[in-house]
Amino acid sequence: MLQRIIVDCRPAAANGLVGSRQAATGGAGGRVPSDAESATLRPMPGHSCRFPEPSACIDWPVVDGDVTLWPSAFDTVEADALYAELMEGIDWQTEDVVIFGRSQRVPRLVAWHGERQARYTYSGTPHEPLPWTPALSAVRRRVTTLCGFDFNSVLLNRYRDGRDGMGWHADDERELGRNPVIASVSFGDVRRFRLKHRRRPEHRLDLDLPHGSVLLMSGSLQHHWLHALPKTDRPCGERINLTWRRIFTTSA
Ligand SMILES: O=C(O)CCC(=O)C(=O)O
Ligand SMILES: [Mn+2]
Repeated sequence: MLQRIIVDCRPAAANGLVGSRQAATGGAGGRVPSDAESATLRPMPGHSCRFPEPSACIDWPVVDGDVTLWPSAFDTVEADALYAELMEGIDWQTEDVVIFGRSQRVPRLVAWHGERQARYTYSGTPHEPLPWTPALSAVRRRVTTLCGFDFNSVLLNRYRDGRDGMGWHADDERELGRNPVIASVSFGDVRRFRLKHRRRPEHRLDLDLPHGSVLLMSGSLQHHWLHALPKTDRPCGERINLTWRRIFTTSA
């Protein structure tokens, strides 16, 4: 399926992209291009695809939901520091899940942090949140600024290498509300994140999530799409992913 993107309002010379109306006319920016002006993501000759502005984002016009990517929500220096702090400062846990009566180890390390009332059941187990750490509070502030949504909890996943991953699922638990809004932050090695429509197999989206990126899944996406982080034979290093969520309880 042909994917188009909508780039934000910076001139091409600044972001290394061509294709938007403003790039073509040398516009100085100041507004977001309309859908009709959406552009193809490709680097200008001699440029790599870099997004120096944290606010630069790409909206994928998918059916039945919304997907937005901020490829450089954190610059390399910030992302490196946060990655190191999370590696050291989080009490990473192994976790077991019962599938068809058999207990299996989940192929990744996990942690659950958030506000006190944000209790969450995933992989069949209820989880009490641990408090915010300075690194988590810093990430939360940036994610809130970019996404304009107030998250009260975060699920952390640590993929030690390509043998760690996450199977097809939707983040559609009852405590996430009717249309869950999920902001997914990636630090560390790039891994491929896959989305597929539940009933329309021609609708798929594969995204290589960069170090320091934020991916927002919203609207009705969790009702109609599944997502996964497949295991890979490609040699790869560690990756940390934080999925920010709002848990609705009677007191949240
Ligand atoms: O690691 C990722 O990119 C995906 C994580 C995810 O889907 C989840 O935590 O529910
Ligand atoms: Mn998920």
